[in-house]
Amino acid sequence: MLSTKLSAALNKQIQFEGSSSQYYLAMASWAETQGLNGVSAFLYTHADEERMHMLKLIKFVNERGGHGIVPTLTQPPVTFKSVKSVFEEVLKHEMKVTAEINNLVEITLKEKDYTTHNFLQWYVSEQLEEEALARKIVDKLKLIGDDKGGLYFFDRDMEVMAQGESKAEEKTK
Ligand code: OFO
Repeated sequence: MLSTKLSAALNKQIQFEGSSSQYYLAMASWAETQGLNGVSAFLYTHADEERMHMLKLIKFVNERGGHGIVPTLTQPPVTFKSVKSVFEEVLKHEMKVTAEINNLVEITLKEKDYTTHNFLQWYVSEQLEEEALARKIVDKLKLIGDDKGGLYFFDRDMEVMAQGESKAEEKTK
């Protein structure tokens, strides 16, 4: 059975994953309107992944005798300055999520809830991957700078990456 404190903290994380999904969905939609099909495909998949992270938490909370609360939708930004700024935001956001996950892990240790501790390890490794990927993308974009041709190839690379991500996501379902 989850403690009240942990249940509230996990519900906060549910909200966080839900808003990450909305945030990336807004980025995907913006990128699509800019003709950046690869970038948008990648971000649409990323938004789906965040929804899956939220769902996984809801189910876990319920399984442990708590109640996973479906969060309210808040409107994310509509437009973005550039592709580079989008991925800088993604990286910043993922770093924030990592900090939240670490905070949750700390609570499980304090409360000696080893089941939840074990469950959260999946999120710990996921964050490591997501942060590394976002960092790699930001670095690429820094190299490209204002080169339009470079951005064209970047968008194509992102399309390929999006296909790989969605296959990987299928496997984790
Ligand atoms: Fe759910 O990992 Fe990104 O935010």
